[in-house]
Amino acid sequence: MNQHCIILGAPVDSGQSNPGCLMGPASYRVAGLASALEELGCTVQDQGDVAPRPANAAACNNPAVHSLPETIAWTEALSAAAQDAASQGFPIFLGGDHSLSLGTVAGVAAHARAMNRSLFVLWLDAHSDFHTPMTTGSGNLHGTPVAYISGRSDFDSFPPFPDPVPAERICLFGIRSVDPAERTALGEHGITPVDMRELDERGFVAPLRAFLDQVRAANGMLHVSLDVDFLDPAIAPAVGTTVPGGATFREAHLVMEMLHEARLATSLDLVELNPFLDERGRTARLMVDLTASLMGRKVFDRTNRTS
Ligand code: 5AB
Ligand code: MN
Ligand code: MN
Ligand code: MN
Repeated sequence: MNQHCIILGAPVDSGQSNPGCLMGPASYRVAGLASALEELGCTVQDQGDVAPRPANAAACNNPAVHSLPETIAWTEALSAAAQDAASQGFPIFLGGDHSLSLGTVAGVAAHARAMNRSLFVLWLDAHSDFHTPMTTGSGNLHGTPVAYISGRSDFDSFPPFPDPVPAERICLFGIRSVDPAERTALGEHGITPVDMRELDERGFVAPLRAFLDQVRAANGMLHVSLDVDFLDPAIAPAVGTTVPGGATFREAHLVMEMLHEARLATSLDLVELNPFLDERGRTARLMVDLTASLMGRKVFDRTNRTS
């Protein structure tokens, strides 16, 4: 694909309660992300780790919520960094917990708006991440980014999200854990996740192809947010929120290979890796290999095949 990849570390640990995600960026670097991309012909610029803005006081009426000021400070810093990186190349954000996507998606959305293009979001996750700070029961803000990018209210202290992403441009894929408040809100908002039940029945190809066809028809930009818990915990143990019944090794690679062939992705989050929970680096290596598939690593080129 010969992309110009911009690597940005986002050592965010405040969006959940299982310390360790802050080591994620270092783990991906040790696992050889940059050289894997260079082997594919990409140019790679590792811009190091983003630092959060100083946190200001912020309050919320839900007493369960923790680390609100820190999360807002990360959102501001990452949004600015993401918008800048998106204008230079293909940003790859190394998490860090999934609250970092509050910022990265805000930044790429601002870039899409500046380019006068529509932003689409492919959310590869066990969870729908559709809580607001008012509905979350755990108080962990890594469960909120899809609500924020959809323009839901109750994000008052956060920077306003540029151009909320309409329901039909968001594809929640691989979902198998949704809280009751999220289920109700998803219904009201008109988002129908592609859950594991649907993927069991229809396979991974048809639903993904249908979404990619929409992106292509709109000449859209496509942000991919890959949560480690999209994968089955048997192959990806390094995550605090494991849910059984996730994507297999081949299903996950197939998604990435299809994304490569479609040539539509414009930015990527790698989130929720907790290296403290890993087994000899296998989850970090798998996430690097999946990124390589997205950037074009393959056994044979099938793009020009007629059958
Ligand atoms: B992740 C849960 N819905 O709100 C909550 O890992 C889990 O970024 C959120 O997808 C998981 O705490 C957030 C139970
Ligand atoms: Mn998740
Ligand atoms: Mn998530
Ligand atoms: Mn998680």
